[in-house]
Amino acid sequence: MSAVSTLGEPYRGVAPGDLDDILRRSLPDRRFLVVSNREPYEHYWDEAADGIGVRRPAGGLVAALDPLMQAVGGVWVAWGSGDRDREEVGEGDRLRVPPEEPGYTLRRLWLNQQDVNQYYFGYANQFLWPLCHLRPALTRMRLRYWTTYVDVNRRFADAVLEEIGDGQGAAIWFQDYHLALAPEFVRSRRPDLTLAHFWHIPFPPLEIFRVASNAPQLLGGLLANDIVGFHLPLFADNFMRCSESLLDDAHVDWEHRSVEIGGHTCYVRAFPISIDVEQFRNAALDPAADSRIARLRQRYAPQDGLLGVGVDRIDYSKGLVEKIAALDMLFDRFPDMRGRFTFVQIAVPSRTAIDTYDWLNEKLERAVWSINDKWGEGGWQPVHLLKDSLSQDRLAHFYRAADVCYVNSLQDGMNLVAKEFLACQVDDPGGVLVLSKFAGAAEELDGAYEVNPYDPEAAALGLHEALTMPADERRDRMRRLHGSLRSIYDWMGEIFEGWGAVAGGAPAPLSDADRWSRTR
Ligand code: ADQ
Repeated sequence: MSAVSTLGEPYRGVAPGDLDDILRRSLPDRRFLVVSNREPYEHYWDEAADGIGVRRPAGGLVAALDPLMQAVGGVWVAWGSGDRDREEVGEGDRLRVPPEEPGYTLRRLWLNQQDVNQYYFGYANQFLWPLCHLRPALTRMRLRYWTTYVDVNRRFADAVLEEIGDGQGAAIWFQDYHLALAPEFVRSRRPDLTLAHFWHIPFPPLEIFRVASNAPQLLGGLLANDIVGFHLPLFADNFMRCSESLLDDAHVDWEHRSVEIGGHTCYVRAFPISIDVEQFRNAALDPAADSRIARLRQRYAPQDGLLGVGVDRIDYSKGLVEKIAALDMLFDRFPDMRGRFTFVQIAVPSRTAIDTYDWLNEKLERAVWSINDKWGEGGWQPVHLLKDSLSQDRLAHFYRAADVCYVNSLQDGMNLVAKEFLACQVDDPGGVLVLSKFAGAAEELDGAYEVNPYDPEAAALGLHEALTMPADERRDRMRRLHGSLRSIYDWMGEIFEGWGAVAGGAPAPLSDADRWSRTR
């Protein structure tokens, strides 16, 4: 296979270095604060080094926001989750990061075990997460979860207000479902500040969201922002519909896509998130990667073998057990795939303190054991489950080596794995992205082979078609996919421009994604 460069021109074209300018132009003379549950740097006891180490938790958002924060020199407020975090802060629980070349301030906020259990594992991950992923039967609601969620959100808001002090003109960017209430706690005390929020998971339809006893408070918390972003127009629609139905005094303007309540207007926009495309692409193209990629193919798909790859957190929303069922069906229906096609599932355990996740782990292990027992022969094993967190470089090698990447989410806000695979597909004619139609990425990307994760038989047929697809069709699909791939810097640039308009007193322009919603 030869390297091609179909990537390059298609995306909007915001470079990492442009963001500082876009932000300063959009929100002039304002201090910039990011507020998230997870922190960008965590201190921990490093047994091997017999000392305190520092690590940057994995995740695309941290990786993308960190350089921006270094450029603008703002403040990042987050939970100090590392076991040695307290030893590393100075006055006001602040420290300058990154440690090697300080560029901005990290303000840590402390949660005790009970806070973590009730706010994080409780309300956020056993109530909001399943609810937003359309699994109300998996929710576990306890009054104490809610009470602590309110309390922790108030403490985040207090920390933000402390950082701002008497200063005028700050722009505060909240992240995700852990912090739905904090914006209102800030706005009620400082209506002069400008606030934005990005919600990284789906927002459910009214019939599901009504299950939340505290739905009005959650909506009211988010509506205190000047602009709220979701991945898809559909999630934005759901949010506005819920506001219209569940808040007596809210007025929804469907044309301008905004919600007015108590004299304040919040714009609701769709901004599909992405990845640092160049970073993944460079990792895949690094000449040092060649031997590693050749070894992967030799190991999992020797000679005319075919390699499939999946990369997921072990979460019920990702459809992992359903994926193994589809693979089982594939080997059952298509004997030519036995001994020839190998699927490597890279899966990192997550939230294992929650029973549902613990059970899922076991269920997945059993499903993999069973498919391997059923179809494995002569040293060939159909599925390899690598339960590990791999570096970005190693993921890039797997993505480039694969003939097929299989994303089977039952529900997913966006799904970054699909985009990471595309960024690493640098060979002609390229592999095939088999993508659940219920991942947000399926709405945005053009050229994926879409499957229904609830229908394993159809998914097996789809996988077979993907694995036997003629080179011309693969090339054509990959060109279209690359053409629809934008970068995380495009995402941020568009958010800052929309936010800047509102902060300047104008309506937020519709985003590119909002516009395709109008033709839906
Ligand atoms: P997640 O549910 O975590 O994110 P996803 O978008 O797939 O889902 O991102 C997962 C990230 O973790 C990817 O960057 C992936 O490479 C990495 N990852 C997963 N398993 C890994 C492993 N074993 N080793 C190393 N890295 C691994 C939430 C929402 C998504 C939304 C994102 C961003 O649920 O829908 O796309 O936020 O908004």
